Amino acid sequence: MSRLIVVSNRVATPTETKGSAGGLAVGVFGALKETGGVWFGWSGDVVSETVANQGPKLEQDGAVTFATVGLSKKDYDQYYRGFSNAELWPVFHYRNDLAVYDRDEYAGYRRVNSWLAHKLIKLLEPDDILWVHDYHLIPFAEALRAAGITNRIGFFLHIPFPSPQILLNIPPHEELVKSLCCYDVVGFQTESDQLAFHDYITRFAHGSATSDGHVEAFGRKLRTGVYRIGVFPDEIAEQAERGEARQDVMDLKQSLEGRKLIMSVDRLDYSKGLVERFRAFEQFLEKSPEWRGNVTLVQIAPPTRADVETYQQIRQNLEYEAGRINGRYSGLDYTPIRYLNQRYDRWKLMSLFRESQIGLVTPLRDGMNLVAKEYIAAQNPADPGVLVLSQFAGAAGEMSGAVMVNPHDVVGTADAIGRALAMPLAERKQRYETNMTALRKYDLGAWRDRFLADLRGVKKA
Ligand code: ADQ
Repeated sequence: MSRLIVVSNRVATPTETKGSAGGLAVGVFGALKETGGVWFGWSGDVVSETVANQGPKLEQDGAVTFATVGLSKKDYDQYYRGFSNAELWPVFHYRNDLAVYDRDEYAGYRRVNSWLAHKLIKLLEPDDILWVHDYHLIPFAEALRAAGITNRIGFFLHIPFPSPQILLNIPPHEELVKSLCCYDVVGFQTESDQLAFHDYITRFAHGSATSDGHVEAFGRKLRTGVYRIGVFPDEIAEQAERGEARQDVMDLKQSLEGRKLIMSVDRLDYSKGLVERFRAFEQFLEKSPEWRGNVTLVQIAPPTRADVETYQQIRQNLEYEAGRINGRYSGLDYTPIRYLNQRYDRWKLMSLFRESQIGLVTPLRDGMNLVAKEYIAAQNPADPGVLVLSQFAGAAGEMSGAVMVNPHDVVGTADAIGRALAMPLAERKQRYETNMTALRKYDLGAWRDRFLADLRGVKKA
């Protein structure tokens, strides 16, 4: 079978793929191990231009080569911090109000994609298949094609694809969609994302798109598909169960003194609906005096992209909201919101999920949201907690056993918290089973294997 080349903005280290990283890294590494291949991308380091031009650095782990490059300060600013995270990320999450478009940053984004593509070319063999991940790398295949590469190249978008009216806000929208059409397979998280792409193709790119994913536009033919990313549920259940007896988890349990626990875990990002969530919890305490002192929300949110201005603002807002709500409802021995800005080991998060009565996952917009799936997988089947989930997470399409909320409706979310806390065991079990059936059907292995089977099925250009 032909070798697999995975290209992503960040590359997991060989040690991370052994389990400390998220399931995604483990899943992708599993596919690489099967055929042998290369995982190529940015090392995460900002280095001098001279050092950047020396790469890629190669590390071997069995049949898998980890190939990483550093980015110069200018490339980091324009490609990563700038166009990727201050323009594409907000607009793709329907937050045009937070987007900042800068022509130089866009030029840098394309330049870095082309530079990365040329670094990879030296490692490519004629029969390799390439799997490129996410919004940082939309023009990657176009750069390879321009250099005469005819290998099969697939792309998976981890975040939502916005409807055309939203996408039009990005000045070079047409160039971006044209770049996507240089791939052989373009994968989306949900049907809505795929439809939004097809909609753009037919209405704004003079192209055609069939319901089974055959697209023709800009003189290219490609396939699109829906590949719902998942988790490995059994592995998570095992981690959660094993962690239950460990000291840190016991300590937390003891400190709750019998109070109910609501768990939320997100990267600190405005798309995750954290401010609205805090306000919904405040609303719940306001409406339900009997619960004051009896339920704690633990919000774990490690900062990300801290050098993008909108991320500094969301952090300040959240600290203010947590302080205000805690000021209002704390007692001498009670803090309603425990807000922690750290990363935790996976087993610890999974065990905390298992200890809790509610998983509160309320993004304003999310490609999929793996935390929602991890929460379900971590539950004790004999006494499962309830997932309260935003209708705007991609995961809402499968997790029909969740209590669904519109995160903009603070009162509705507060009501859902009350309902989940009071839910009888039989209903909790039934909802858990419904969610677990979907988790098993769309697990991480199925996501990976279906995408790669479709890519391998494409005839070489
Ligand atoms: P993210 O926006 O990062 O991913 P998500 O899908 O929830 O969102 O994945 C986050 C991962 O990080 C989870 O595995 C979670 O357990 C872990 N994590 C979060 N906080 C942590 C902490 N404090 N300590 C340790 N681990 C933590 C993007 C898209 C999503 C899409 C995924 C995968 O935005 O919509 O689901 O990619 O495609």
